[in-house]
Amino acid sequence: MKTALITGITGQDGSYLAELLLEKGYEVHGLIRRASSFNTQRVDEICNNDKNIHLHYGDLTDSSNLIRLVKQIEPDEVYNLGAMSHVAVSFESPEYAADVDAMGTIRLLEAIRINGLEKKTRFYQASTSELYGEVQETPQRETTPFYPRSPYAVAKMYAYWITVNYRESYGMYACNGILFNHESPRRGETFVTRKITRTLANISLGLESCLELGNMDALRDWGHAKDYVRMQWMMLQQDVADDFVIATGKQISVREFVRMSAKEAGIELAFTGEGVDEIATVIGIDCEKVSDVAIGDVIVRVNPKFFRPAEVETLLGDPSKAKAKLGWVPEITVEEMCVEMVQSDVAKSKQHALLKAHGFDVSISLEN
Ligand code: NDP
Ligand code: GDR
Repeated sequence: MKTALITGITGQDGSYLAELLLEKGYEVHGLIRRASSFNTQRVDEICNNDKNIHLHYGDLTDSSNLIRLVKQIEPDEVYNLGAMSHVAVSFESPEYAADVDAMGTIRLLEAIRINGLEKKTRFYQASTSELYGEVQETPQRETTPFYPRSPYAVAKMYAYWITVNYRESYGMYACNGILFNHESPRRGETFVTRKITRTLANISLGLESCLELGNMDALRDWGHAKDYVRMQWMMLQQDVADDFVIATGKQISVREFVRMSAKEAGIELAFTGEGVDEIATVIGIDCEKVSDVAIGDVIVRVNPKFFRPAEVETLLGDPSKAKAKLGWVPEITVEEMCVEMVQSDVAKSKQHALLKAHGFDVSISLEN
């Protein structure tokens, strides 16, 4: 039985990866942070149903904890998915982003080395398309120069290179997956796709009235997290460690994702205005699904509060290397993913609406 340690197991990718590894017969260990409220919702069901998953308290800012855990577990594979992963928030907490995302990676690599496991333990680093930032070439591939545009991306750039450095210096099997944006119904609520699907679901059921966004012109190459964690595992099963771009090779704008999501929620929208004046008005409604929304209502508007000090305007990946060397191709399209996310959020909104209709106090989180 192979043993894996996943940092960030409570996140979107960590939860899907844990499921995949358990299906493959691994013993899975996950690092969780102590929090004042429950933070294991994404893995609770998995833990209830499988005895081969074990959660340990820890933190990427605590090297003694990482050294002790690696010693105790002696993992065959380490997946470093833990991170302060929100680009906009990294402008608010730049030092913390560096501590977790950059220093956390070296702490974990050192924990492997200090325990003499550098020839046994294979290491996966969750690198990101944000490294390309101000893009130098389109589409972006493994050889495209980096130009990070946020404290998050700069920290991840350190993590990228220290992973390469440990591979070259100590012969470790260590690799970077340069993953483009990937989403799912488990996506954190403050990333743009999930913010769009949950808010439109709430609007369609009369629980909220308006979706406020920042830059709707941003273009992203969006894939499904399930496809991407499969690739994370595949990268650690090769003869030779290497770095790979993981992307779909297609991009759409935030605005287009809003339009697709609204349609699935039963609302047809027209966009007018530009920049901070842009709004989207309801021009058609599928009455079976929608309540409390009227033709002419403005339900999407730009709020400059969601603009970033430096923006990444466009990202488009070229996954040819992953296809040629690993035979990986994404199976779920952005359209299919959008439908899945909206349907999941509409189901949740229906539960809220039902509770509200029966007099229960339902608070919708306004954190965006
Ligand atoms: P999430 O934000 O959903 O999950 C992040 C995880 O990291 C959570 O489990 C979180 O714990 C944990 N974490 C945060 N801070 C610390 C810390 N100090 N010590 C230990 N753990 C910590 O991210 P995703 O699942 O979407 O992404 C996984 C990884 O992949 C991240 O590193 C991200 O930067 C990277 N990535 C993601 C992409 C995407 O599109 N999803 C694309 C490219 C890269 P808690 O639940 O307690 O907050
Ligand atoms: P990103 O994802 O920054 O690409 O990082 P996010 O979904 O936050 O933003 C994508 C684009 O949408 C624009 N945008 C908004 N974003 C948010 N969050 N909220 C808004 O209201 C909003 N309005 C417009 C953003 O400006 C941006 O252009 C994600 C994270 O998962 C990273 O950890 C990962 O490394 C990269 O994807 C690849």
